[in-house]
Amino acid sequence: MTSKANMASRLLRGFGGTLGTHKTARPGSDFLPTAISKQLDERRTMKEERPAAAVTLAVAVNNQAVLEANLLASPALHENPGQRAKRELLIQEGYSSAAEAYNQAIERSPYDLIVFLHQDIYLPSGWFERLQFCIARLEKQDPAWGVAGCWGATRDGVGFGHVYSPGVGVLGERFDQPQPVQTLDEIVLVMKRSRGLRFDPGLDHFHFYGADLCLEAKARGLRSYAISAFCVHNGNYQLVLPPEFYQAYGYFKGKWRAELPVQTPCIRVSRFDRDLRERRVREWFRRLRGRMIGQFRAENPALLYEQLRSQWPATQ
Ligand SMILES: [Mn+2]
Repeated sequence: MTSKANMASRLLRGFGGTLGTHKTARPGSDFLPTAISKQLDERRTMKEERPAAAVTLAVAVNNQAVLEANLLASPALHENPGQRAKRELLIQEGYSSAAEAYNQAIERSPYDLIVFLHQDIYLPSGWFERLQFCIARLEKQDPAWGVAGCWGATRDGVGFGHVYSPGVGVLGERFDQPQPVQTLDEIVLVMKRSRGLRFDPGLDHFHFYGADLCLEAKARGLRSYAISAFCVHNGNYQLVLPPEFYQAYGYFKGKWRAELPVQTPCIRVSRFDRDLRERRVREWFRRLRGRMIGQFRAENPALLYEQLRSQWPATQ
Protein backbone atom coordinates (compact mmCIF):
# COMPACT_ATOMS: atom_id res chain seq x y z
CA MET A 1 0.00 0.00 0.00
CA THR A 2 1.40 3.40 -0.90
CA SER A 3 0.54 6.22 1.45
CA LYS A 4 0.69 9.84 0.36
CA ALA A 5 3.70 10.41 2.60
CA ASN A 6 5.46 7.45 1.10
CA MET A 7 4.81 8.72 -2.39
CA ALA A 8 6.10 12.16 -1.41
CA SER A 9 9.31 10.74 -0.03
CA ARG A 10 9.78 8.67 -3.17
CA LEU A 11 9.30 11.78 -5.24
CA LEU A 12 11.84 13.69 -3.17
CA ARG A 13 14.35 10.85 -3.30
CA GLY A 14 13.92 10.67 -7.03
CA PHE A 15 14.73 14.33 -7.46
CA GLY A 16 17.90 13.91 -5.35
CA GLY A 17 20.27 16.78 -5.71
CA THR A 18 18.22 18.53 -8.38
CA LEU A 19 15.28 19.30 -6.08
CA GLY A 20 15.57 23.01 -6.83
CA THR A 21 14.77 22.42 -10.48
CA HIS A 22 11.50 20.56 -9.88
CA LYS A 23 9.46 23.35 -11.41
CA THR A 24 10.76 22.46 -14.82
CA ALA A 25 10.04 18.74 -14.42
CA ARG A 26 7.54 17.33 -16.85
CA PRO A 27 7.02 14.07 -18.71
CA GLY A 28 10.08 13.17 -20.66
CA SER A 29 12.48 15.45 -18.76
CA ASP A 30 15.57 14.14 -17.01
CA PHE A 31 14.35 15.30 -13.63
CA LEU A 32 11.52 12.81 -13.23
CA PRO A 33 11.57 10.48 -10.26
CA THR A 34 12.56 7.02 -11.39
CA ALA A 35 9.21 5.40 -10.47
CA ILE A 36 7.21 7.76 -12.66
CA SER A 37 9.83 7.78 -15.34
CA LYS A 38 9.63 3.96 -15.52
CA GLN A 39 5.85 4.10 -15.85
CA LEU A 40 6.17 6.58 -18.69
CA ASP A 41 8.74 4.38 -20.40
CA GLU A 42 6.31 1.48 -20.20
CA ARG A 43 3.51 3.58 -21.65
CA ARG A 44 5.78 4.71 -24.44
CA THR A 45 6.69 1.11 -25.25
CA MET A 46 2.99 0.21 -25.41
CA LYS A 47 2.39 3.11 -27.76
CA GLU A 48 5.22 2.05 -30.02
CA GLU A 49 3.74 -1.41 -30.31
CA ARG A 50 0.56 0.02 -31.78
CA PRO A 51 1.01 0.13 -35.57
CA ALA A 52 1.61 3.67 -36.75
CA ALA A 53 -0.74 5.08 -39.35
CA ALA A 54 0.94 5.47 -42.73
CA VAL A 55 1.03 9.13 -43.60
CA THR A 56 2.28 11.36 -46.39
CA LEU A 57 3.61 14.80 -45.52
CA ALA A 58 3.38 17.34 -48.31
CA VAL A 59 5.20 20.63 -47.99
CA ALA A 60 5.25 23.46 -50.50
CA VAL A 61 8.70 25.02 -50.37
CA ASN A 62 10.04 28.35 -51.58
CA ASN A 63 12.92 28.65 -49.12
CA GLN A 64 15.19 25.66 -48.55
CA ALA A 65 16.92 27.23 -45.53
CA VAL A 66 13.60 27.81 -43.74
CA LEU A 67 12.55 24.24 -44.52
CA GLU A 68 15.80 22.82 -43.11
CA ALA A 69 15.76 24.96 -39.98
CA ASN A 70 12.12 24.18 -39.17
CA LEU A 71 10.19 21.25 -40.60
CA LEU A 72 13.25 19.11 -41.33
CA ALA A 73 14.68 19.88 -37.88
CA SER A 74 11.48 18.64 -36.20
CA PRO A 75 12.16 15.96 -33.57
CA ALA A 76 8.96 14.16 -34.65
CA LEU A 77 10.53 13.40 -38.03
CA HIS A 78 13.59 11.78 -36.51
CA GLU A 79 12.15 9.49 -33.86
CA ASN A 80 10.83 5.92 -34.03
CA PRO A 81 13.16 4.89 -36.84
CA GLY A 82 11.29 1.58 -37.24
CA GLN A 83 8.16 3.43 -38.26
CA ARG A 84 9.77 6.04 -40.46
CA ALA A 85 9.24 3.90 -43.53
CA LYS A 86 5.52 4.55 -43.16
CA ARG A 87 6.01 8.27 -43.61
CA GLU A 88 6.53 9.75 -47.02
CA LEU A 89 7.80 13.32 -47.20
CA LEU A 90 6.97 15.11 -50.44
CA ILE A 91 8.90 18.35 -50.85
CA GLN A 92 7.03 20.36 -53.48
CA GLU A 93 9.35 23.01 -54.86
CA GLY A 94 9.00 25.46 -57.72
CA TYR A 95 5.21 25.71 -57.94
CA SER A 96 3.48 29.01 -58.49
CA SER A 97 0.52 28.13 -56.27
CA ALA A 98 -0.24 26.00 -53.25
CA ALA A 99 -3.09 24.36 -55.16
CA GLU A 100 -0.75 23.18 -57.91
CA ALA A 101 1.90 21.97 -55.44
CA TYR A 102 -0.59 20.08 -53.28
CA ASN A 103 -2.75 18.60 -56.03
CA GLN A 104 0.40 17.12 -57.50
CA ALA A 105 1.33 15.79 -54.03
CA ILE A 106 -2.09 14.12 -53.81
CA GLU A 107 -1.32 12.30 -57.07
CA ARG A 108 2.12 11.25 -55.81
CA SER A 109 1.07 10.20 -52.31
CA PRO A 110 1.51 6.48 -51.64
CA TYR A 111 -0.84 6.68 -48.63
CA ASP A 112 -4.44 7.69 -48.02
CA LEU A 113 -3.78 10.03 -45.11
CA ILE A 114 -2.04 13.24 -46.20
CA VAL A 115 -0.80 16.12 -44.05
CA PHE A 116 -0.13 19.39 -45.89
CA LEU A 117 2.09 21.74 -43.97
CA HIS A 118 4.08 24.94 -44.13
CA GLN A 119 7.85 24.77 -44.45
CA ASP A 120 8.14 26.82 -41.23
CA ILE A 121 6.23 24.35 -39.02
CA TYR A 122 8.18 22.67 -36.21
CA LEU A 123 6.72 19.36 -35.06
CA PRO A 124 7.71 18.48 -31.49
CA SER A 125 8.52 14.99 -30.28
CA GLY A 126 5.43 12.76 -30.16
CA TRP A 127 3.54 14.74 -32.78
CA PHE A 128 2.70 11.77 -35.01
CA GLU A 129 1.36 9.75 -32.07
CA ARG A 130 -0.80 12.72 -31.12
CA LEU A 131 -2.02 13.08 -34.71
CA GLN A 132 -2.90 9.41 -34.78
CA PHE A 133 -4.82 9.76 -31.51
CA CYS A 134 -6.78 12.78 -32.80
CA ILE A 135 -7.61 11.15 -36.12
CA ALA A 136 -8.78 7.98 -34.32
CA ARG A 137 -11.09 10.18 -32.21
CA LEU A 138 -12.32 11.91 -35.32
CA GLU A 139 -13.03 8.62 -37.10
CA LYS A 140 -15.28 7.65 -34.18
CA GLN A 141 -16.94 11.04 -33.92
CA ASP A 142 -17.59 11.52 -37.64
CA PRO A 143 -16.40 8.75 -39.98
CA ALA A 144 -17.14 11.01 -42.95
CA TRP A 145 -14.91 13.89 -41.83
CA GLY A 146 -13.58 16.00 -44.66
CA VAL A 147 -10.62 18.10 -43.53
CA ALA A 148 -8.80 18.40 -40.20
CA GLY A 149 -6.20 20.90 -39.08
CA CYS A 150 -4.27 22.27 -36.13
CA TRP A 151 -6.09 25.62 -36.10
CA GLY A 152 -9.52 26.60 -37.34
CA ALA A 153 -12.39 29.01 -36.86
CA THR A 154 -16.15 28.66 -36.56
CA ARG A 155 -18.53 30.80 -38.57
CA ASP A 156 -19.08 32.89 -35.43
CA GLY A 157 -15.39 33.70 -35.28
CA VAL A 158 -14.31 31.37 -32.46
CA GLY A 159 -10.87 29.81 -32.91
CA PHE A 160 -10.06 26.19 -32.01
CA GLY A 161 -6.78 24.34 -31.98
CA HIS A 162 -3.49 24.44 -30.12
CA VAL A 163 -0.58 26.14 -31.84
CA TYR A 164 2.16 28.69 -31.37
CA SER A 165 1.63 31.65 -33.64
CA PRO A 166 4.24 34.41 -34.00
CA GLY A 167 3.23 37.75 -32.55
CA VAL A 168 0.41 36.14 -30.61
CA GLY A 169 1.92 33.33 -28.54
CA VAL A 170 0.30 30.00 -27.76
CA LEU A 171 -3.27 29.88 -29.06
CA GLY A 172 -5.82 27.51 -27.54
CA GLU A 173 -5.07 24.63 -25.26
CA ARG A 174 -4.92 20.86 -25.33
CA PHE A 175 -8.25 19.09 -25.92
CA ASP A 176 -9.14 15.59 -27.05
CA GLN A 177 -12.43 15.84 -28.92
CA PRO A 178 -12.08 17.37 -32.43
CA GLN A 179 -14.08 20.62 -32.81
CA PRO A 180 -16.23 21.35 -35.87
CA VAL A 181 -15.11 24.54 -37.63
CA GLN A 182 -16.03 26.40 -40.79
CA THR A 183 -12.47 26.81 -42.07
CA LEU A 184 -8.93 25.69 -41.22
CA ASP A 185 -5.61 27.47 -41.31
CA GLU A 186 -3.13 26.30 -43.95
CA ILE A 187 -0.30 25.81 -41.44
CA VAL A 188 -1.36 22.15 -41.08
CA LEU A 189 -4.18 20.51 -43.07
CA VAL A 190 -5.05 16.82 -42.91
CA MET A 191 -7.24 14.86 -45.30
CA LYS A 192 -7.72 11.48 -46.89
CA ARG A 193 -7.01 11.10 -50.56
CA SER A 194 -9.94 8.70 -50.86
CA ARG A 195 -12.34 11.60 -50.19
CA GLY A 196 -11.55 12.82 -53.71
CA LEU A 197 -11.06 16.44 -52.63
CA ARG A 198 -8.71 18.69 -54.56
CA PHE A 199 -7.35 22.19 -54.07
CA ASP A 200 -8.82 24.79 -56.42
CA PRO A 201 -6.32 25.52 -59.23
CA GLY A 202 -8.22 28.78 -59.80
CA LEU A 203 -6.60 30.10 -56.61
CA ASP A 204 -3.26 31.62 -57.62
CA HIS A 205 -0.45 31.99 -55.12
CA PHE A 206 -0.63 30.78 -51.54
CA HIS A 207 -3.74 32.20 -49.89
CA PHE A 208 -7.26 31.00 -49.04
CA TYR A 209 -6.60 27.40 -50.15
CA GLY A 210 -7.34 26.03 -46.66
CA ALA A 211 -10.68 27.79 -46.32
CA ASP A 212 -11.52 26.85 -49.89
CA LEU A 213 -10.75 23.17 -49.25
CA CYS A 214 -13.07 23.20 -46.20
CA LEU A 215 -15.91 24.70 -48.23
CA GLU A 216 -15.28 22.24 -51.08
CA ALA A 217 -15.61 19.50 -48.45
CA LYS A 218 -18.82 21.06 -47.15
CA ALA A 219 -20.25 21.16 -50.68
CA ARG A 220 -19.81 17.36 -50.69
CA GLY A 221 -21.47 17.00 -47.27
CA LEU A 222 -18.18 16.59 -45.35
CA ARG A 223 -17.34 18.55 -42.23
CA SER A 224 -14.05 20.13 -41.12
CA TYR A 225 -12.50 19.85 -37.67
CA ALA A 226 -9.82 21.47 -35.56
CA ILE A 227 -7.70 18.94 -33.70
CA SER A 228 -5.34 19.56 -30.82
CA ALA A 229 -1.88 18.43 -31.96
CA PHE A 230 0.44 21.16 -30.74
CA CYS A 231 2.97 22.50 -33.21
CA VAL A 232 5.05 25.64 -33.63
CA HIS A 233 4.37 27.90 -36.60
CA ASN A 234 7.71 29.65 -36.77
CA GLY A 235 6.73 32.28 -39.32
CA ASN A 236 7.20 36.00 -39.65
CA TYR A 237 4.33 37.92 -38.10
CA GLN A 238 3.06 39.92 -41.09
CA LEU A 239 1.42 43.20 -40.22
CA VAL A 240 0.84 44.00 -43.87
CA LEU A 241 -0.47 41.32 -46.22
CA PRO A 242 0.70 41.16 -49.85
CA PRO A 243 -1.52 42.22 -52.79
CA GLU A 244 -1.98 38.54 -53.76
CA PHE A 245 -3.87 38.02 -50.52
CA TYR A 246 -6.46 40.59 -51.54
CA GLN A 247 -6.71 39.16 -55.07
CA ALA A 248 -7.41 35.75 -53.58
CA TYR A 249 -9.98 37.31 -51.24
CA GLY A 250 -11.90 38.58 -54.27
CA TYR A 251 -11.80 35.22 -56.04
CA PHE A 252 -12.81 33.36 -52.88
CA LYS A 253 -15.67 35.73 -52.10
CA GLY A 254 -17.04 35.43 -55.62
CA LYS A 255 -16.85 31.65 -55.51
CA TRP A 256 -18.48 31.20 -52.10
CA ARG A 257 -21.04 34.02 -52.17
CA ALA A 258 -23.75 31.63 -50.99
CA GLU A 259 -21.70 30.71 -47.90
CA LEU A 260 -21.00 34.23 -46.61
CA PRO A 261 -20.00 35.21 -44.04
CA VAL A 262 -16.94 32.96 -44.08
CA GLN A 263 -14.58 33.21 -41.15
CA THR A 264 -11.04 32.19 -42.06
CA PRO A 265 -8.41 32.18 -39.30
CA CYS A 266 -6.99 35.30 -40.96
CA ILE A 267 -9.95 37.41 -42.03
CA ARG A 268 -13.76 37.49 -42.12
CA VAL A 269 -15.08 37.35 -45.69
CA SER A 270 -18.40 39.14 -45.71
CA ARG A 271 -20.83 40.77 -48.10
CA PHE A 272 -19.73 44.32 -47.30
CA ASP A 273 -16.07 43.49 -46.55
CA ARG A 274 -16.06 45.15 -43.13
CA ASP A 275 -13.05 43.20 -41.81
CA LEU A 276 -11.18 43.75 -45.07
CA ARG A 277 -11.73 47.52 -44.97
CA GLU A 278 -10.61 47.78 -41.34
CA ARG A 279 -7.55 45.75 -42.13
CA ARG A 280 -6.68 47.95 -45.08
CA VAL A 281 -6.83 51.07 -42.88
CA ARG A 282 -4.57 49.49 -40.25
CA GLU A 283 -2.15 48.42 -42.97
CA TRP A 284 -2.09 51.91 -44.45
CA PHE A 285 -0.94 53.34 -41.11
CA ARG A 286 1.61 50.58 -40.66
CA ARG A 287 3.06 51.21 -44.11
CA LEU A 288 3.29 54.89 -43.25
CA ARG A 289 5.33 54.01 -40.16
CA GLY A 290 7.38 51.48 -42.14
CA ARG A 291 6.30 48.67 -39.83
CA MET A 292 5.47 45.76 -42.11
CA ILE A 293 6.57 42.81 -39.96
CA GLY A 294 5.63 42.59 -36.28
CA GLN A 295 7.95 39.75 -35.38
CA PHE A 296 10.57 37.79 -37.30
CA ARG A 297 10.78 34.01 -37.17
CA ALA A 298 13.01 32.51 -34.49
CA GLU A 299 16.37 31.28 -35.72
CA ASN A 300 16.19 28.23 -33.51
CA PRO A 301 12.70 26.71 -33.22
CA ALA A 302 13.93 24.05 -30.74
CA LEU A 303 14.93 26.80 -28.33
CA LEU A 304 11.64 28.61 -28.93
CA TYR A 305 9.75 25.39 -28.18
CA GLU A 306 11.67 24.92 -24.91
CA GLN A 307 10.78 28.47 -23.89
CA LEU A 308 7.12 27.84 -24.73
CA ARG A 309 7.10 24.68 -22.65
CA SER A 310 8.28 26.56 -19.59
CA GLN A 311 5.70 29.32 -20.09
CA TRP A 312 2.80 27.09 -21.14
CA PRO A 313 3.35 23.71 -19.44
CA ALA A 314 0.47 22.06 -21.31
CA THR A 315 2.20 22.26 -24.68
CA GLN A 316 2.84 18.52 -25.08
MN1 LIG B 1 4.19 29.75 -42.42
